[in-house]
Amino acid sequence: MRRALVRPPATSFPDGLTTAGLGRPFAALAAAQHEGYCRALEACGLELTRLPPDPRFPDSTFVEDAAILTERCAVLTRPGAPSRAGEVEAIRPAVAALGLPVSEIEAPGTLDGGDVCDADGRFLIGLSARTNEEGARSLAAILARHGYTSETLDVRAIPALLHLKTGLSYVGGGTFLAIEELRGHPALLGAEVLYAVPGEEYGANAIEVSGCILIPAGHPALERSLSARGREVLTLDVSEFRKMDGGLSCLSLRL
Ligand code: CIR
Repeated sequence: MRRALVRPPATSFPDGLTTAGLGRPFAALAAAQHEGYCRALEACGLELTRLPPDPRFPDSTFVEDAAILTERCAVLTRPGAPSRAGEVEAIRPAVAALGLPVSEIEAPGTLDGGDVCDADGRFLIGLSARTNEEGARSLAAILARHGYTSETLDVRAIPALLHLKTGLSYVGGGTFLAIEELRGHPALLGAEVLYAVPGEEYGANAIEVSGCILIPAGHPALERSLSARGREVLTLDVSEFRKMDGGLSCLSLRL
C-alpha cells in the first residue's frame, strides 16, 4: 500500500445521513480528527492526495463509498443513497489520475465501497441497504475480468450493519475482525476471525496499513487481542465520524 485519497469533512458534514443516534457531530472536532487520521496514514508510509472538502455532499468525506481501488483496476460505484450519487462524478478525476483502468457499476445496480472487503485479492461483497444484487453482480464481473475472485454475503438481516465493513475488516495475515452476527458465516470458514466482545462492535471496522492496524480508540479488548498476536496497533479517536455511521475504513481510498 503506497497511497491514499482522502477528503476532509466539509462544513455541511453534520447534515449527512445517520442512524447512530449519538448526536450532531462537532465540525471543528471532526476536522481535527480527520487530520489525525491523515497523519496516521502518512506515519504508516502512505502518500496522501487530499481532495478539497465538498460541501455539496455532506457525506463526501466517506470517500470509500464512491470508488474501489485494487492493484489492477479502479471501479466507480453507484451509491445506494440518492443524496450521495453526485460523489462519484466529484471523485472521478482523482480516480482517473491514478492511471488504473476504470470501470463503473452498471444501473440498475447500486453499490457502496463500504460493502467491499478486499482480503488479499479475494473480495467479499455485502448485500446491504445500499448494495443490491445487480450492483454486487456488476462488481463481481469487473473483478473477474481482472483476475480476482469474489463472494457475496447477504447482511440485510443484520440491523447493526449499514455496510458489510461496518462489522467486518480484513487486517492482513489471513485475519479478519468481525461482529458476532457473522460468526460461522461460510465466507469466513478457515480464516482466523477475531470477534468483537460486547460493547466493542464498532472496533470491527479497522484498517491495516503496511503492517500496522488502525483501530478506533476505546476498544481495549480488541487492542489486547491484536497486540497478543504480535500485531502493531494504533488507536485513533473518530467519535465525530461514528456519529455519522462512519468508521476508519470509510475515510480513505487506499492503494
Ligand atoms: C452514510 O450513511 O452514507 C454515511 N453517513 C456513512 C457512510 C459510512 N461509510 C462506510 O461505512 N463505508
